[in-house]
This record gives sequence, structure tokens and C-alpha cells, in this order.
Amino acid sequence: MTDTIIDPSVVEADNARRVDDLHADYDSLGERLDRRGISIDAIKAKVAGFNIAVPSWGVGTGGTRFARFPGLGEPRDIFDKIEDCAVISQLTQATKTVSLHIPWDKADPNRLKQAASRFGLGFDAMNSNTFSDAKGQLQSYKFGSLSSADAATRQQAIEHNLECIEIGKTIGSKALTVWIGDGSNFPGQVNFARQFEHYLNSMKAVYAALPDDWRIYTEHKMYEPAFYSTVVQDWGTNYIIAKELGDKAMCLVDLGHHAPNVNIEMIVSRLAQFGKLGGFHFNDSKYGDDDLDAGAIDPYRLFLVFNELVDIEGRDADFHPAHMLDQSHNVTDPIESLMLSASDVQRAYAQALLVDRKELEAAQQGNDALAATQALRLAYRTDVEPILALARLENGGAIDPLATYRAAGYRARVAEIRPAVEGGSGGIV
Ligand code: LRH
Ligand code: MN
Ligand code: MN
Repeated sequence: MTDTIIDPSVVEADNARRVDDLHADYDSLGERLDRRGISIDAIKAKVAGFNIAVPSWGVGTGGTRFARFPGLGEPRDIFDKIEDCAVISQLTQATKTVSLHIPWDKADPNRLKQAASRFGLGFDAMNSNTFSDAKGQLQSYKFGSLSSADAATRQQAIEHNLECIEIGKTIGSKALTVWIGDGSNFPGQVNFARQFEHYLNSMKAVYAALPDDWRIYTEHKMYEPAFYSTVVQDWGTNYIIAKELGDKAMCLVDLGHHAPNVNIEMIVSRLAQFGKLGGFHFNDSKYGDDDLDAGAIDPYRLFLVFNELVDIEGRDADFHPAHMLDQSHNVTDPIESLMLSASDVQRAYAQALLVDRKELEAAQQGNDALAATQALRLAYRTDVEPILALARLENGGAIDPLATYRAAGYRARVAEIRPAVEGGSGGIV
């Protein structure tokens, strides 16, 4: 038996109020899908098996370089964060894993493992951090880390990644995600080729220490913190890295790390076609790396990404990319945002499962652009909420996670134990 943080009687009471309507909505949707030759129960089974990892850093209130406005009951440490993640998992039944960032979440690995397994949680990819200086470290990353011009700095960054692998081994993680902020701020500041060569050599040293059943994910990002050039700036560079390193190296696509209007779903298809799509950081954006809630700005794009994933899934039974949320909650209760985002990602998956693939292919073959795009729109416009809600209910979660969470009064309760945190002016002044 795993421990639950939200009193099960609160979940049951809220579910009881909604369950009759849910069954009626599910049955009526089932009838309509039946007419389209789709089994609603088969879709529900796939949704029920879908997991998305929650980032430990997502449960604390985020901020910008201008300011941070903490909320009530901010988690004090990784153990509070694990409890917040357990709440999200209990109510959504979609987030069974937590992704740690080192050194932010550094703690006794055995304690970490115990804390998570108490709530039935496991650990997703480990994330290294060589984009900021940790307390007491000898070399600074101000001018780069794995690609630094300085050998001792590169070595320190390599060793940090090796330490992340070691911690990960103890807690049962199977992957390391590497994102670096290295780049330059002025034309001429660095030699592009030399910098990239340093990066590749450093990554080869990290790769050499990767256990056989692990993967290493490299994450590209167009800009920020470097504002003129970035070492791992796009999917092309990322693909080169994964190819250079070997079979265990895959590319990670963070949806917010592209220029506006970039066709991310096509990047997804390209990487997958050549066996190098490792996983995702889901979030949404309007201008850049805004880290807004997944599905909050452009849910159709999220659907189009899943449309590609379902297409690939249909051709390759071994295709299992890692799914993780990576967003910053500046004005909302992070638990609420993460619960809604997890179900928005599930929603995109469920809608993509509804696409009539035969009809789509026939339209594509016949150059019937309108029929092809209609096949997608019909799926996207279907309200799949009853499928998501019943999958949650049957797995022991809440029909309406947000309503249940608010009814349970969790935030007010933890605010009594966790001391108020002062806001900050951010990094700009
Ligand atoms: C970089 C990033 C990367 C980091 C996280 C904190 O913008 O997306 O994944 O690890 O944010
Ligand atoms: Mn990310
Ligand atoms: Mn990011």
C-alpha cells in the first residue's frame, strides 16, 4: 500500500458528485466514436497507461530575471517537493515519476528513494546543472562549462555529470539529460568550431560512464542565457551530437526552445525517422522560452506533435520517448498548473489516437489537402475529457483534479508548516 497525502474521503466525495454525469458523457461519446469505428475503451486503456514525469523544480514558484513572487507553502526542500509531486500523482494518476535536478535536489540518495517509494513514485531522468555555479565549486561556469576554453572547468563539468549518473543509479533513474547554457554574447568572443569540439569531447567522457541500460538526452535551445550564439542551439546540432556519441544518445525536444513559428512537429518527425528522438520537455510559449503551461497557448500544436508520435508508434512498437513537463509557474499554484498540464498532454495524446490514419493516408496519397487536414481537425475538435476523467477515476484518481485539490485545502495546510518565503528582485538588479 502506498501512502496518500490527500484524504481519500475528500477524493471520493468529490468524485461521487460527478460520477453519474461522467458515465452519461462517456457513453454518449462512446456512441459517437463507435460510429467512426473507434472503440472508446481502447483509447481509454492507452490514456490510462500514459505517464508524464513532473520536474522537481516545477513545484516551486518560478520567476523571471526581474522578480519572483513566491506563493504560500512553498516547498522547503526536495522532500517537500516529492510530497507536492505525490499530490499531483494521486489526483491525476498520470505522473508516476519525478525528475531531479542536481545540485538543486542533492540529498542522501537512499532517503530520496524511500521518500518517493512511500508514495509509489519513481525517478525519471536526472538533470545536471552546469549553467550556474554551485556553492563552493572551484571553477566558474561564467564563460562556459562542458565547452569552456579552460580544461579544468571542462573537467569539473564532466565530473558533475558523472556524479549525477552515480546518484541516478542509486535511486533507479535510467537517463541523464544534459542542457548547457554555453555560448557567447559577442561576435568573435569564441571560435565556434573549437567550442563545439570541446563540448563533444567532454560529452564523450560523460557518455563513456553511462550504464548500458541508460540513455543520455541532449537538449537544444536557441538562445538564453547566451544571447549571441549557443553551442547546442538547434535540432541539427543536437542530431550531430547524438550521432557522434552513440546509440545511447538521443535528442530531447523542449517545446519552448525554438523560434516562434518553427515547425516543431516536423522536427519531431525528422528525429524519430532517424532513430534519435529521445523525449520531450512539454510547456508552451508565445515568444521564446516562456515556460508557460503545456497546452495553454497553442493546444493545436501540442496535438500536431502527438499526431506525429502516434503515427510513429503505429510503425514502431519499440518507440517510447520520455515525456516530461518543464514549465515555470510564476502566477499560479504550481500543483494546479502541473495537474492541468499533465491532463492537457494526455488530451493531445487521446485526440491524436482518434485520427483516422487510413483516411489520412488516402487523402495524402490522393493529394486531397482539405480531406487530409479535415481528418486531423475532426480528431482535434473531439472533446475527449470524459475519456481522461474515467481513466483517472478507474486508476484511483479524481474526476476533476483541480476541484478536488481545492476542496482538500492542501495549500493552506502546508502553508501552516512551511514558512513564508520572501520575494526577490530576480537577477537583474
Ligand atoms: C533550460 C531548461 C532545461 C533546464 C531547465 C531548468 O531552459 O529547459 O531543461 O534543465 O530549463
Ligand atoms: Mn527543458
Ligand atoms: Mn527551457
